[in-house]
Amino acid sequence: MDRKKIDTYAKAWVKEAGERLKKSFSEELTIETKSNRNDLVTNLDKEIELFFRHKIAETFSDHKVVGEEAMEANYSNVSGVVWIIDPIDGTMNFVHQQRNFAISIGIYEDGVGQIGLIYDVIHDELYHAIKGEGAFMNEQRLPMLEEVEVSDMILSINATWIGENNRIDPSILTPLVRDVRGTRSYGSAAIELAYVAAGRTDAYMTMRLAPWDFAGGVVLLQEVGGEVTTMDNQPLDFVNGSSLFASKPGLHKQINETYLGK
Ligand code: 2AM
Ligand code: CA
Ligand code: CA
Ligand code: CA
Repeated sequence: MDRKKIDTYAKAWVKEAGERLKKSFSEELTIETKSNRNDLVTNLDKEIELFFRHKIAETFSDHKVVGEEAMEANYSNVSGVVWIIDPIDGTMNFVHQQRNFAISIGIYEDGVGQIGLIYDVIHDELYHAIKGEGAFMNEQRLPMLEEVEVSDMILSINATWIGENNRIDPSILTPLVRDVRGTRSYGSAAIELAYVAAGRTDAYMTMRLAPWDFAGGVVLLQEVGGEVTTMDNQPLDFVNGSSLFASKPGLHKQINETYLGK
């Protein structure tokens, strides 16, 4: 694949889609719910995904697309070039705050992440990475991540996982939350992954993500030496989604041994 060409088109489309999202603030949104009353989807989620689908079909007719809003049952066929797209990551923020949402794209070839793009529209911060060529924020190269102690770290985590929930015993995470310097939750998995890659936070943990939530961020993290696994220290599941633990180098070992019992 011609990665430079694909990257150039992808960046231009992401910027164009971002402009469309900003313009939409002056229009009335159509808001629907999906699996429950807090699982929101708007006409813009669907419109932006269709925008990318049309552009990709027009320009790269042999590429495949996997996106959140198409609701494909699954995609077991990962051969060839696949764009994994989340048109709006952080739809709740988009609806309630008009900020802290992102467009996230991961471009994979035969299952290997080649390009990652995360666009924080309102801050106008475009993170992108090409495998083997580094990660950038608005064309500024992101430095390799350095090791940090748990007591000095900022952990990105949603309060859901510290309260009663059906995915993890909160007593596993409360000692970690107590020992870190601080916690943050931004409400967009893509932004949270980009922040770890940019060194703004030191780790991000969540018990459930879909492939389009992490496909872009994983490529960014690989380029700056970040570690990404499930919470069980296994490879991520790019078909069904999985839990996720992303961190600066060394933190996985410290946290797995001391807190997660791995
Ligand atoms: P979304 O806005 O694209 O739906 C919010 O904490 C983060 O979790 C967002 O990145 C959000 O993505 C994602 N999210 C929301 N519902 C989810 C679900 N059912 N499974 C996985 N991720 C989800
Ligand atoms: Ca959603
Ligand atoms: Ca998402
Ligand atoms: Ca989404």
